[in-house]
Amino acid sequence: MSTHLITPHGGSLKELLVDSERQKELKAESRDWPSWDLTPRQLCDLELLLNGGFSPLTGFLTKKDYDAVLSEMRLSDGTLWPIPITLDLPEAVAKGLDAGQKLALRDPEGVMLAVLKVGEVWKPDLEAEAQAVFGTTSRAHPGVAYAVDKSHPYYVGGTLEGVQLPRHYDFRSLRQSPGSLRDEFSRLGWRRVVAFQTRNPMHRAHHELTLRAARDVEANLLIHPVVGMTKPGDLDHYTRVRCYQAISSNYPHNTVKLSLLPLAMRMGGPREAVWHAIIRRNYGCTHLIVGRDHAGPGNDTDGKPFYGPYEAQELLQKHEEELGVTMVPFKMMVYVEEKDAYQPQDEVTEGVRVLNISGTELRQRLSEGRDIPEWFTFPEVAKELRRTHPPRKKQGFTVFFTGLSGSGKSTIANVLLVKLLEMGGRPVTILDGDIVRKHLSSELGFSKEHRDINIRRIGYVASEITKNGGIAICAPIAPYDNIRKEVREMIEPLGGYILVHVSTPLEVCESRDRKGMYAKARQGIIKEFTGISDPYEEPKDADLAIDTAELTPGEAAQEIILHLEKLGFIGA
Ligand code: PPS
Repeated sequence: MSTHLITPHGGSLKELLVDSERQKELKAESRDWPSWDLTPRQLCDLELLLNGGFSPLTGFLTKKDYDAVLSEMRLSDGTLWPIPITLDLPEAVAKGLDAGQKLALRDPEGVMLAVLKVGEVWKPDLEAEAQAVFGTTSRAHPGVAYAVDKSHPYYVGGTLEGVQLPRHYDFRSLRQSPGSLRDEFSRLGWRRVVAFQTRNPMHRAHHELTLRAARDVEANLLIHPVVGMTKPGDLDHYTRVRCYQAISSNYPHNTVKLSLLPLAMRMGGPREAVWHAIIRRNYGCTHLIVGRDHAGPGNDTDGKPFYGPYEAQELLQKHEEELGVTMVPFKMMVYVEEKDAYQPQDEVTEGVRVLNISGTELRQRLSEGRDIPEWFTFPEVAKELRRTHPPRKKQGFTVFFTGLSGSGKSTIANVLLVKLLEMGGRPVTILDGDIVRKHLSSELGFSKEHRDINIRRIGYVASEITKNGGIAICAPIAPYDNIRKEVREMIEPLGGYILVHVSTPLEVCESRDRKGMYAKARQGIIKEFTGISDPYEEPKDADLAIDTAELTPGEAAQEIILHLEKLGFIGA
């Protein structure tokens, strides 16, 4: 069917799924084979290996190909290939594998997706790999951080037999393999297709850029967003896909298609751009839009970008002929107010006022519930973004109290609970030290290890409550700084996090001794008692400090309410 389409990279589409007969054989034989449960990134790589997106690869790279990819950006047979596709395994699994042996590759539920016929096992120099592929060993580069700190230490190369593709239950009608997209292009009569790669929501600038690109080269447009793994911290793909769906109606009929790419990006800038072009060719595209800082990883710790803004375009241009994919280069698009239109930055007359909203500013506007202008994004896209980023007064938050036993944490927490319930609008859950130890941590004692487990559990429950728009009030002693920080890191990206140090001095807590525990601790009857025979690390990162020797519980709770109001988490 696909006769008039561009041929895949290397000549033919390498779809690695076997027929049902062979599937049965493999399943039966696999009982005696060792198994490996694939990591999220390996799952993405496997999907593109099996469906032909990584043609001409027929498996995970063996050492000869790996070395050639690192040093020359080519496979050992000379085919252009910029990114090493490797299967990393821990020593315990890798050491038991010999050439010729079969390894069953499974998804996290244990379903066998593919069989690897082991070619060879070796221990790579991951720093050298990072330097060769990304041009740096800085851990600020997400591709480097992954390769060096997250990869298992051994690589196993070999050919694959695919049993089934990884399962996806979201946006199924938008997930096409290279083969099915090629068939669809054929059916539609699309010979020239320009692909748009993205990992961000699309705004008017992207709309204008893609329209111009398609018009310039008289091609149809494939919006081909990455939904596998992108840069840590990126907007989740569910929201992004709803934004792409929303924007689709703003293109001329029958000239645009949206399809999702289950790729795990490496943020490798220039080399990644070449890889993107190869993958798009396999999906039947003839052109690829490459803008400013394509697949850029951001800046290094000294604030300098890892790659020049147009370095990706330059590398792609160098290999354009061999790639067979035509690059459609674009400069940054800006909004020209007097023309009420977008233009590439280099076409704007000097002195003319241009407008732009950065990603950071957009997030700020969303969290404050401020206006998002129509010149910046389509209202239907803004609506989707608002659904995922409600303003702070609708977001969940956690108030985390820490302080000695008897410092007044529970009393203040309970007053705060009542005040927040009186205001209404969000569900409130209290996770007091005693309650948690009864219902969640009854088997735990008071060693550092057990206290950390206890606080991690509280943090996890609070993070779920916060993520889902509720309020969690936690009131454990939480004497250790490291675990308090871990909890903050867990919750902060999901909503609000306020650490309140109830700093009532030990003498006051001890003189109150409401539960009679200090007396017992002094006598050595209760061991590892915080403040007496166990440490309490005062927080240096508390958002509020409250000394109940000076404030009543009502006043203390009011201080917290005012702080929440100042941050925007409560208000009219
Ligand atoms: S921790 O460190 O955060 O896990 O402690 P936490 O779970 O908040 O402790 C809950 C209550 O346990 C009582 N208790 C002790 N506290 C400290 N050290 C020792 N050894 C100990 N043994 C029992 C104490 O009453 C804590 O409750 P509060 O409400 O803080 O007084």
